[in-house]
Amino acid sequence: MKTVYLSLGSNLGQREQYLQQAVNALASPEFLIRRISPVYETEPQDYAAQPWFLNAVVEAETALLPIRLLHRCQQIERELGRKRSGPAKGPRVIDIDILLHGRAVVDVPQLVIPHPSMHERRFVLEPLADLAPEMKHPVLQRSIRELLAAAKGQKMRKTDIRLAVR
Ligand code: PH2
Ligand code: MG
Ligand code: MG
Repeated sequence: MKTVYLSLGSNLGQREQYLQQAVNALASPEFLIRRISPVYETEPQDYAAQPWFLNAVVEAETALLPIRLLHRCQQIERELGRKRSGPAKGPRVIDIDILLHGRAVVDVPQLVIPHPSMHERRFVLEPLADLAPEMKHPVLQRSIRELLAAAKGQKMRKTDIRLAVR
C-alpha cells in the first residue's frame, strides 16, 4: 500500500458538488481515503480567462499502481461529464490529478509523478500543506512547507466547504 495525494479542481457548474462526487467515486476498497483538505477558492492559473476554481487535496492509501490509478481518475472525470474539447488548462467541471504516489518518480508520456507543476502552484501546495507540511518532495527534496514559502503569490481563500469522506 502506498500513500497517495490527488489534487481536485472544478471551475464550471456546481463546483462543490463535482468535488464531492469525485470523492464519492474515488472511494473504494482499492482506494481508501484517509483525509481531505479544506476547500479553497482560487484564482485561475496559466489560462486567465476562466472562472475561479474550487481546489482541494485528497490523501489516500492504495495498492493501485500509478497508471492504473491514472486510468481510474480519467474514468471518473469522464463519468462526471468532463469534455476534452476546450483549451488546454481551460475550464473544466472536474480535474483529478495525481500529485504524489508514495515516493515514486514516474516519467512516461502519459504520466509524470510528482506532478510537474505542483511545486509552483499555491492552489496545490496550500491544501497539501494542510495535510502534510513536513513531507518531502521526492525529487526536489524540500518540504511542502518550504515549497509553499517559495511559491509566488496567487489570490485564494479558504472556504467553509468540507468534503465528506465516505
Ligand atoms: N488547473 C489548471 C490550470 N489552472 N488554476 C487553479 N486556480 N486551479 C486549478 O485547478 C487549475 C488552474 C489545469 O489543470
Ligand atoms: Mg490539472
Ligand atoms: Mg488533469
